[in-house]
Amino acid sequence: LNEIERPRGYTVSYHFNPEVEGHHFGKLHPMKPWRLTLTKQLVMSYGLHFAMDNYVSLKATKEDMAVFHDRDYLEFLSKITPENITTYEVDHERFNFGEDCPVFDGLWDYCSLYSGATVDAVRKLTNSQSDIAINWTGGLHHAKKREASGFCYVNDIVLAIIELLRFHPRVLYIDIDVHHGDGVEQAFQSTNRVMTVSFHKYEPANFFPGTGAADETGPNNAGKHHSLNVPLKDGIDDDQYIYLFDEIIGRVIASFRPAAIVLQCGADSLGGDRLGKFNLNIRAHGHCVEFVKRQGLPLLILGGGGYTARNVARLWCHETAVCVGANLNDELPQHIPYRQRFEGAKNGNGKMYPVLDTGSTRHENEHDLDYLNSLIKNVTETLRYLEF
Ligand code: V1P
Ligand code: CA
Ligand code: ZN
Repeated sequence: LNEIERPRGYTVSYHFNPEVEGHHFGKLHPMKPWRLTLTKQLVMSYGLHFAMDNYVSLKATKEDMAVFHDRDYLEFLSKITPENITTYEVDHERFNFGEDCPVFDGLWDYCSLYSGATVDAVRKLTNSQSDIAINWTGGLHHAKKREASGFCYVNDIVLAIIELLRFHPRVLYIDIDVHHGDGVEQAFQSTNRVMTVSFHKYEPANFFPGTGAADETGPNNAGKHHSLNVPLKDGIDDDQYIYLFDEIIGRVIASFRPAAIVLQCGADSLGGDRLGKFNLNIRAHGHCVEFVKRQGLPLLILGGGGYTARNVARLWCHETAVCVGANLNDELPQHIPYRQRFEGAKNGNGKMYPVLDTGSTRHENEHDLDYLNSLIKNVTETLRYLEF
């Protein structure tokens, strides 16, 4: 385990508070904070923690959250419990709580914990104690100023970007969760200091949240041309995704010249995800992390969606390894807690899939090269409007 050498020249910090894993959205709800325990266990089984600075993060305060969220929304969020829900029926509806965003025991703690880890992580970047800061418990991109949405209550990503803007002139946000990063896009729709780029499945009315068309590039103000959307269909594969990502993000970085990057690494874009519709393997997803890391800019790495727990853990463990510059053995470590949880990932021969495969091609691939090139062309044309 000790053989992983600390890469010279840059520091990776890992931000986690184990209290987060004890929270439950409800038995039938797809979001399982327990996947974060599995991730942490796998990271430690490979000894990756020896190659990082590890922090048990503090909870975010209401003040931390109020840099983006409305006070009355935060008041509600901090006081609502399953017991007093009927007292606050109007607010419950007004703030969009319900099936996707249920009120559960410890909700406020859960929100403070994942947001606190993001706030800690971004502060390590801005005070130069870290070059790549990781919080797999964050990345909750749908939350709005005064509204919960899509399993997200506090938008920790927006909190992080606001903090980065205190130190950096321009921040690039990249979102590879299978869903559109609508909350982050909306929060910065009126500034040219943040460019948001989301890759997602797009099928209005049939796939949440239904926004993120290619021509949705920002309203007619300073933020015009600073929201980029890459709407995808079912079944995109590794080579296609890598091609799109490199072409698009390469051009965005050359034109926008960010001083810092936030990468939301939602694991629901993997094949075999319970909610997602893509066919990606860990290799392609991890390639995006590698590509962004290579830019050598302060980098905040966040989680997000991901509903097939063993794949979430494998993915984020691999991406932690990418950050520290380690190559993981293709066999899972022998002594790993919850080992049986990974053993569901067998191929037709009853053998475990190698670590970088999810082994799923269950969605028919609806993309061809013409479609991919039309997406690249669309982004290129939007970027031509950027002037500095
Ligand atoms: O589709 C919907 C809404 C509910 N309908 C009326 C439309 N909601 C989705 C929400 C997906 C949220 C993704 C979050 C993230 O981007 C970031 C953490 O990954 C939804 C789905 C679905 N299949 O898309 N909610 C649920 N499934 C759900 C199922 C069971 C219980 C509760 C929610
Ligand atoms: Ca996305
Ligand atoms: Zn998602």
